[in-house]
Amino acid sequence: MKRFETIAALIVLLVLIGTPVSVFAYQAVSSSTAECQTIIMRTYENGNPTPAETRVKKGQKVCLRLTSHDVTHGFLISDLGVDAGEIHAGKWTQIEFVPQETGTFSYVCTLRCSPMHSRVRGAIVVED
Ligand SMILES: [Cu+2]
Repeated sequence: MKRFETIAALIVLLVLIGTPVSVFAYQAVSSSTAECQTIIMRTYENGNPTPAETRVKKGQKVCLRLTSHDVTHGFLISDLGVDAGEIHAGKWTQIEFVPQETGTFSYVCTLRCSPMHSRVRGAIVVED
């Protein structure tokens, strides 16, 4: 009987601790995702990243998810101080930043990725 009581006490303890921890963890994850302006950008060897231009809101966190379909590219938004480093083919890189000013900010590939390297560019438009 003592063993049953111990197991029952452990289950009650797990529920008492696990429930609030789960609720707080869920709220933290869902609120950080909800506040994020998620942009998925894909890069191809022939240039023309998709989308080539994207719009975001000033002062709101941007979650930029980047991938490449061919070779390794670089990704730099110089005027926003955003450098994603190398974007490897078939893998995802996520960077986060909060644009603090409005305007059109060009991004470029920073690696000599292919003969079409100079076409791998686009713009982030930050609006009020
Ligand atoms: Cu390139």
